Amino acid sequence: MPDSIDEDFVAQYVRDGFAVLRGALTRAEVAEVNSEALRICRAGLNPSDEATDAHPGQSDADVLRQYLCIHHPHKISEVARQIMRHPRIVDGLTRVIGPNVKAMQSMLFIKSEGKPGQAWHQDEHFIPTRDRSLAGVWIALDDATTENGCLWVLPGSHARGVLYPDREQTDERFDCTDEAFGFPYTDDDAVPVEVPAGAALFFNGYLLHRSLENSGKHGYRRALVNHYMSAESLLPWQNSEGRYFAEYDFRDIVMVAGEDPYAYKGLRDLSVPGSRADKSGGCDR
Ligand SMILES: O=C(O)CCC(=O)C(=O)O
Repeated sequence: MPDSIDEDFVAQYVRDGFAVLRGALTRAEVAEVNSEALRICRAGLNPSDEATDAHPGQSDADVLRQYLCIHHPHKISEVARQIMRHPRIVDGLTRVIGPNVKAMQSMLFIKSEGKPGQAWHQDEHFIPTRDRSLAGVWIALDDATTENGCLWVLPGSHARGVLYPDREQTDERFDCTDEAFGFPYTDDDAVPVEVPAGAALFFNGYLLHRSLENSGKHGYRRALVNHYMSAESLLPWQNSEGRYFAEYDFRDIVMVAGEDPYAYKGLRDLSVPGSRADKSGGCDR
């Protein structure tokens, strides 16, 4: 597990579809993101900078337990935006993606004890780039272990560049998101990625990965996950009709490196912060 982006890091990313950068965030940065996570949850995802409390009278632990994952915290948090552009992370991105890199999504997992994981999936299934350049950067905000629900990966599963089919699933270990199936791997091929707080797991958008439930007795398995891609590719994602149009270009992006070849199109405010269902209240499909 290197603590700088070197040739081994890049070689492992290419070969296995993932690589870990230890100490991507300092302890102080991790603490800052965790206190920002609490502020966002307390504010009920309210974008206002003013101190609002949507959960008066509830302890911090009770508040955090109500949120499995917050989508798009970068839309309401300067701290989240700064981490999206973090120089150590951008350094890695320019090595595995290219000189021009844009971000389009952030997710802040709280995942307190008893909360579910996410079934096998490939992120390009959800965020389809046109040049297969999608990369996730999963930043541990607690030490991530098999007990508290670290990420598991199928090394090399990105290499064929194939998107496997997906279906709804009712497995109680997982949240409401669909699962991939029909791929030539079994759970025995999976490798847990146990990493210390502050480490960043870079992974290819075609890599099959999942997480299991936080089976710890107490505590969180927090992680901030940002998604990036080559700025040269259009992003046919989340158009207003919910269908795939190859020419559609999602323009609610954040440039983190280099130049935006489509800057002439301008930017739009499209992503709406929200939180993810975990089956406890049923899955709203
Ligand atoms: O952190 C987790 O539990 C799941 C994250 C994940 O699968 C993803 O970011 O694609």
